[in-house]
Amino acid sequence: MPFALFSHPFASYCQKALIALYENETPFSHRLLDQADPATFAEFEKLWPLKRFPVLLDDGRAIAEATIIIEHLDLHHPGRARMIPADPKVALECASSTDFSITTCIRRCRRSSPTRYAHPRSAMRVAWPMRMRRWIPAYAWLEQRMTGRE
Ligand SMILES: N[C@@H](CCC(=O)N[C@@H](CS)C(=O)NCC(=O)O)C(=O)O
Repeated sequence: MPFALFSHPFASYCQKALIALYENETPFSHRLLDQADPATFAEFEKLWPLKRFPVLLDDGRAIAEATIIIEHLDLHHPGRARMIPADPKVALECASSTDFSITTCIRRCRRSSPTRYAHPRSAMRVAWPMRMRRWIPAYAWLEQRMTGRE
């Protein structure tokens, strides 16, 4: 299998790259970055000294940065679903929506998980309703923007 993705399931940037792989049913091996697996971490660190994930290994070549991974796949291994629209104006809007939905919604809602903030001593118990006041309208905004689109 030529592709391997170094990632962690709770990392929003990794989810972003995963969407591109799943959308085109691109086969890849998942290299889970787990502290219980120092060998995978050591391999990952050699590939990308900044140690930020995800990193895609394409036939031995390391591609870092979620957006670059998506653009790399679209350019070098285009699938049924194109990730970057051909029209640069639409591509710009797409980039803006991607940033909003992936790095904002997924991350914030994950961090705002009620179980995480349920501890009686957690200061975040106060922050939870405040965060929801921001993120529920954000989802509504996205829903409206996506109506009638794929
Ligand atoms: N600009 C990078 C950011 C990636 C990033 O910050 N990933 C987080 C996980 S979601 C990470 O590696 N955190 C560990 C660290 O910053 O040391 C991208 O778009 O892929």
